[in-house]
Amino acid sequence: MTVLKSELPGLKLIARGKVRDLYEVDARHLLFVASDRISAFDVVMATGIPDKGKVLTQISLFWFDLLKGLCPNHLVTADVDAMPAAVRAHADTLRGRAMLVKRLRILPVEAIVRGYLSGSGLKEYRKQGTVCGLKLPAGLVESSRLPEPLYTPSTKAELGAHDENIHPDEAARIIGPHAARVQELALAAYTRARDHAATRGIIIADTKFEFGVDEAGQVVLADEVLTPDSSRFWPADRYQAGRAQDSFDKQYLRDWLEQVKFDKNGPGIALPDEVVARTRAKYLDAFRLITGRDL
Ligand code: PZK
Repeated sequence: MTVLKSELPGLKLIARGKVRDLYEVDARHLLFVASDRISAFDVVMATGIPDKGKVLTQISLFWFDLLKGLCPNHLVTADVDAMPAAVRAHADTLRGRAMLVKRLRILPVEAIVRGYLSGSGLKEYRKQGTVCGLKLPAGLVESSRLPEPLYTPSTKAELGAHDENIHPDEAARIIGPHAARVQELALAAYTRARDHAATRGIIIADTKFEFGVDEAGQVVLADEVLTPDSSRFWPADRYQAGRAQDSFDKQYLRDWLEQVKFDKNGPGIALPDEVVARTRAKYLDAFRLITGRDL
């Protein structure tokens, strides 16, 4: 069953993102649902990728477990049968793609970590030799590995707008007393995940974390983590500095969209079966490589 848009009567929808949906369960818990929607060039396509939401959820669960000694996270359970009755009522829709999570006070900064130079980081480096105002060595090129992982926070823009890179000092002003802990946890989590992925032939070029604060005042990792939607995954065997890298998951879709002259300012379009199947296969490959398991 492809889940393009979750509809869960009995639960209150509190946010719908481009590809994930968030519901209120009770005062202290939320239900995080990964749909099968896919976006490319910032546009959500009209056709979903079967099992994509399950794959992304299972990847997040893998990382939450790998990182749990390093960094507390918001996961309560992903076992639908252990969730409250109002959630269990939708077990068939939700199995494999939903996480019951602790409600946190989400901090209003994206905690991005970059190990390689790409995207908005590359743009700023070319103009000013910096990323988020942090000076980098001269001579770096597109996709260069950075001397060390860099904490490069950004503001959360309203839906439709683009996030803006900010200096860690500016992030600290926005975040307040928890800022140093956010930076420390983001760098530690990225570094551990990068090292794991490297043993599986995947480069995690960068990733975006969201953190929140719980009732006890602890900084907690939230959202989905280290998925192909929140990160740049590159196949290591074809890595070459000095050029753009193919995306592990979306390259086939992007190439097809370019080929049909997809209007990046228009609505999402329907995808042919072959594009759906090849893209689905890439998500499954990423899952198998990272986790060593089968979905
Ligand atoms: C929370 N988002 C982003 C996610 C969307 C939007 N544990 C939490 N506690 C409180 N709030 C959030 C979380 C988490 N995770 C996350 N917004 C609020 C988001 C999914 C779908 F539309």
